[in-house]
Amino acid sequence: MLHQISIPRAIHVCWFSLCLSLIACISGTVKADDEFRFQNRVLCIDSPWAYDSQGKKVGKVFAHMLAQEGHTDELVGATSTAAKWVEVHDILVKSGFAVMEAANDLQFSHTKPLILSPAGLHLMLLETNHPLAAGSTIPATLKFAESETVEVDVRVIAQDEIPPAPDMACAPDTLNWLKSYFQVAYK
Ligand SMILES: [Cu+2]
Repeated sequence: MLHQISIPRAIHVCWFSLCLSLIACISGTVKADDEFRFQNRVLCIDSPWAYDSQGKKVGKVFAHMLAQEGHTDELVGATSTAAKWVEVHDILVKSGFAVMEAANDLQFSHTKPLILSPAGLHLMLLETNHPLAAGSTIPATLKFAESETVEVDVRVIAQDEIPPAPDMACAPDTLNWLKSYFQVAYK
């Protein structure tokens, strides 16, 4: 009796899933947003993350940003309820020393990602309300020239953990996207 009910239902569910997959293929939609990826009509923000701040009252947030096809955008600022204020910094080498400076010109397009990574650009969280602890998430609000303001969850990882790889759902060129990621993330 149970089988007579469950088998047709199973077929029904399979058929429905198949239809959804076909619609997704035909319309070119990407997979649904997960917790750590955001996209709208202008841009795609992939895998924001930060290292455990080890008790310090500062933190750095990293992420990958791409514009959707036919768009360009620019990161113009950020805030977080986890910190008193947030600056966008770059790491430059001056007289043999690596120094952090406020960064400008944070434009990105569909083929030119904006990559925030430990080797360079980052969101600098200053005077955090609490140390960033591995396994937790913190909120960040990103402001753009074109797109509306975007709120993302930033996942905090341990210092010896491998940074999350971008899921590349918005990347037009997977190989170059991966190449640029590994070049900067593991310097
Ligand atoms: Cu900094």
